[in-house]
Amino acid sequence: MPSRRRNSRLIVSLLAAVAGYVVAISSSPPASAQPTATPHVVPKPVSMTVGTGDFTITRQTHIVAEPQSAARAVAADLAAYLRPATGYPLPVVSGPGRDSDIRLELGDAPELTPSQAAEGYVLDAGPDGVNLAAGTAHGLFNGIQTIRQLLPSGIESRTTVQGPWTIPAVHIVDYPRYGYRGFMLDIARHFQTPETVMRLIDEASAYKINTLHLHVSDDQGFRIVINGFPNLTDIGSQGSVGTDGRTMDPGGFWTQQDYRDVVAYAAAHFMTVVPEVDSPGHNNAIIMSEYNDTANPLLDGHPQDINCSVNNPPQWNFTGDVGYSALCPESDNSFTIYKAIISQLSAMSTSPNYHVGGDEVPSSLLSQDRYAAFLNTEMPLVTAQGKTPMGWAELAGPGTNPPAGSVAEYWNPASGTSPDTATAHEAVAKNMKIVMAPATHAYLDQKYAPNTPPNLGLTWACNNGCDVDQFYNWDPGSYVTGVTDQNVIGVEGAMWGETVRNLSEIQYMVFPRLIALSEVGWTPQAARDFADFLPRLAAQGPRLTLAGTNFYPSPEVPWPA
Ligand code: TNX
Repeated sequence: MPSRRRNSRLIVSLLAAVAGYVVAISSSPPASAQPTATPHVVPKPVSMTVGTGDFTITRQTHIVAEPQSAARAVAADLAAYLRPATGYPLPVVSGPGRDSDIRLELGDAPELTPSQAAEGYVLDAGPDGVNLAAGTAHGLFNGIQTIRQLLPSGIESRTTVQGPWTIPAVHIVDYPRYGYRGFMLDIARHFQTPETVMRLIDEASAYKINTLHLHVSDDQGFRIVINGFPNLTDIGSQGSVGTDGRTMDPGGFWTQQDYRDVVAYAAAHFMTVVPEVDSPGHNNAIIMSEYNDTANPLLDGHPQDINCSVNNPPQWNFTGDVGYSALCPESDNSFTIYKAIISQLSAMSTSPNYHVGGDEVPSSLLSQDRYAAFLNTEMPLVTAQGKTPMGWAELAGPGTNPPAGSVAEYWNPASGTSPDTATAHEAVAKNMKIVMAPATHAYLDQKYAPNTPPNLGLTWACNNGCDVDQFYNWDPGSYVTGVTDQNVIGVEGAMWGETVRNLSEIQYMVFPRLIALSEVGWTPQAARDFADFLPRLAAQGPRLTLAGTNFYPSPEVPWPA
């Protein structure tokens, strides 16, 4: 009897095992017969092969990284991304890792060349675990953004939701087309808090954007404390576009500690910060602040000589007008103020570049000679701080001497062989590098469609609207005839601030268009295709919603129901 009972138990358990096996096969698609659909990753990886089977994050999963390595911080980032939705502990540990684990390895990634390894990564996922390898911590960080997108969209939930948390088996080798993939935010036209900017850093870095260009000053406001020049923020920060005599919007400014906190937060998301205080135009707020600063011991007692604006004495103008203010190149006071600004902001910033502005100074205010004289005096102040000058592409114009390797940001909508592309050619002739931000393809402040959205956005570059297709369908390396990837170092989306007042309005203009630009900057041109992009973009909709990111539900995109 005992033996018969043992036998019958054995048979039952064998049957159960077979039954379980059958159930397992029939309930999940047989991987070989039905390969997993290509996962929806944006920006599109350079190469992705979908294999058989999958990997599932469970309560037992560890995130494995060498102790005291830079991989450890990225492992902690991944755990922080995954914990809220899964509710799993996901401890960061060291050791060889098990089949249930996600391993992050810093070191040789033999499938990447040294230049690809600066930001590239190699990701393998399958039933025996996830292995993410990269030559740099930045590469690992890019890889964990891909891991997030390989998981079901529920992973973006801030509260626990039901799994399973499955990643299809994949082999991905990935690295960017351009080293500069920027997002510009104007906190001058309307003040934005450090917290708002940090949220946008979270959101942009998820799509592998690596540069935050902060436009911190313009005619309507100066937004960061500069030691020695308290008027710049005491007087200069107290308005915004549309304040109508400062009654509607009190403006605001950041302390230097606020700025440092944002730079550190960006660095933790592998984004560098490029500060811009525009010059010699776009600075009525500086002129209004310093014009009467006669007692400032750093100035020479007659700072009125900084003003080369239309108005003398200068006056506040809280409209969105441009081109009425300029600093005088003949005034030593102009450069005393700019030296303080440049040295203090440079010392706190992580980007190799410092942006001098240089846009939109009408020749009726400053002749080209005087304009060039201003920038030729200012740029050595930048190089003295160990930074490389960057500016709007007018900086390349006649008479300027940017050091070789300086960066021109090309914003003009003109393309091809149009005479209006002159600034791009001037930049190439001066051995400058170029960041492409043509307004018709990269200005995030332009309306999506006529009268859409009705209350936000400008139209000067996009009379018929600039929707996602417009942001996607262009090639930075052939946009201007004769300006190629020999010259172009990247792309930037510019979120100007005249019409947007808060985070939600900014998000609505930025998303989903910045996601299109992220692919323009990352994915090889030959691998990009709008029809192929749309379903991958559509898959971001639920993720943005769960993350609490407002976005424009563009009718071009087949959003999931
Ligand atoms: C142009 S193009 C500007 C900004 C405005 C923007 C509005 C350029 C470098 N400057 O001053 O905010 O248009 O779209």
